[in-house]
Amino acid sequence: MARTVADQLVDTLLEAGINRLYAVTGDSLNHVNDAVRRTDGRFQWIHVRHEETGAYAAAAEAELNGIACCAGSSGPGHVHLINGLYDAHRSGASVIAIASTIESHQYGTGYFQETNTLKLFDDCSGYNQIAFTPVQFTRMLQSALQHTWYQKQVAVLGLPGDLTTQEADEGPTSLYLLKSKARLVPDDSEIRQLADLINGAEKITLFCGLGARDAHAEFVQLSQRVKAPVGYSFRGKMSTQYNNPNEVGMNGLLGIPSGLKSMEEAELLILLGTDFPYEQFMPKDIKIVQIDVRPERIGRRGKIELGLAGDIKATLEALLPLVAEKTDDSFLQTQLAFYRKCQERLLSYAEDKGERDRIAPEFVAHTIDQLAAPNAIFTVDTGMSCVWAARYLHATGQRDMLGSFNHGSMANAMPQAIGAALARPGQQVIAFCGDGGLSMLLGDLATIVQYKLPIKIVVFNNHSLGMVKLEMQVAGLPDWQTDMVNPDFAKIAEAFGMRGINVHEPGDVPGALQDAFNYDGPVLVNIFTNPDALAMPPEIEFKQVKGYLMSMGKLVLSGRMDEVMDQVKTNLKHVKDAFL
Ligand SMILES: Cc1ncc(C[n+]2csc(CCOP(=O)(O)OP(=O)(O)O)c2C)c(N)n1
Repeated sequence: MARTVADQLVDTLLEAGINRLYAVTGDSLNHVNDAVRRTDGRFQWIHVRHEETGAYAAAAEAELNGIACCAGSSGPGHVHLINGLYDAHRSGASVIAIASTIESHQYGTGYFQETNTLKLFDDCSGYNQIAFTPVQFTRMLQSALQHTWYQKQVAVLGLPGDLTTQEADEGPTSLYLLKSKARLVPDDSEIRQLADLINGAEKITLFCGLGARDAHAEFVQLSQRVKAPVGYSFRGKMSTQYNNPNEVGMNGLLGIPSGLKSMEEAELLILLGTDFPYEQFMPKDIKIVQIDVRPERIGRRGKIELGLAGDIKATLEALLPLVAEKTDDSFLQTQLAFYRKCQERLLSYAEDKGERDRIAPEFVAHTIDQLAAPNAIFTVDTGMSCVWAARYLHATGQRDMLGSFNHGSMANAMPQAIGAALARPGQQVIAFCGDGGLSMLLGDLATIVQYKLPIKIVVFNNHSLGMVKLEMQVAGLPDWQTDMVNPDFAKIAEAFGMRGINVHEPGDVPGALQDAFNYDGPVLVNIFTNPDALAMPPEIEFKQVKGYLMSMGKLVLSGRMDEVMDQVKTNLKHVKDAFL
């Protein structure tokens, strides 16, 4: 039998280096499912319990290994992909999504499960088409792969159910992904201009994002030559912090004061491969240079003196021979000394372990950092988990950290851990989950068990939407509708067929985590953490403190005095420190 469009899809994905797809089968997807079955294990169908999980998992796999695929069946099946695809698209993950649809002759009739995939996926993809004939399919599939690979945007291909069984077109165009590596280097005159700025400045700070990932040796060399402190964004942390003597920490909403100070006190700031979005943490009155391989991003976050379109490694390689060694390292030493002070302060929070059922999340994160493998992959939920990971996890050069860093969606960590575990078998995968986040896609614990993925899920169970609680307090609102009555997550894990461990006492944290990390299989460690642990941004404004005090005042008036005392006790120390 001639191969069908469904067979052709699977063969083409395999040839592009994609070995699996994440989906829930049904209706129009069933022939794709059958084509996967007939590969006899060469291509894997990962049956997730919610398509959003599939999209997040594919995004994680793409971030780690380059490219991945997810699919959704007609109507609601592919509608469920949306949030995960937004996340993938905004993270620059090369994900191809197959949106299976109703049969083509029913289009435009308001048919059962009909959607307009062109409208639906418009805002979360860079390539978005529907094929109605086999010839269109071959061309669109190849274009989708080229787009997602090079543009690092989601590509969606609408696939009407009736097309999947038709005979494949073996037409004249290429039906394979063509991968090529290119280096973008700024013009010589621009490199010279940058060298002149650097050679003429005394206080220089480098700030690295994920885009500087492949240029570690070069930016470390530059920083040492010009005695520059090196800060980083959240996404840049794991590729910047290690083996970097001039590292001064993270800046941004979840950053620490030294990351901010090193930028504010510089005379020249060089942004390397970062789309750092926080104006309030970007210095206003100094010279800023921005280098990015995606020049369309340059200038949108601050007043840029010089913007260079370039791959960071290639640009720095061209720059380094023109940069003179500096001798005065007083600026660098001041920043490093302040960073050490900040680190000591962070560690002091981790030393305070908390009390029964109010375990300090800082202590939990610090303990995980110490016990995790040097090449662990961490996934972190949006919410306070991000804060603890940003502050307490350390880069080693082999570790990775994935989160919903640009889209900022909850419930990302567990699904991303699924993608990470499949993409990197044999590597330790640890998910930092909020109790709110985990609850959202809880059903996919079943996927972890079904595919025997040895993921370690750590639940920071503060029985509240902690991040929002904090937001409300800072805005002067009494926190309301943020508390949760949770199930026993450890029992739930056991019911799903994985190990579950409840941790109530601070003293039990290291043992429970070690036990989980040693265990050859999936484990959920449910840790009862302090809901009032406070994360201050690197710089707090007077109005935020005022907001916090007002919110406390409102709680007093509403009679929630016990809560007020708990929160004040925990937070007073942090507020005082933030003003140091
Ligand atoms: C899908 C989604 N819904 C709502 C929000 C708004 N939001 C951001 S953080 C957060 C609270 C997260 O709570 P939890 O997962 O329990 O983590 P915690 O902050 O308590 O550690 C909420 C509701 C969001 N970012 N994404």
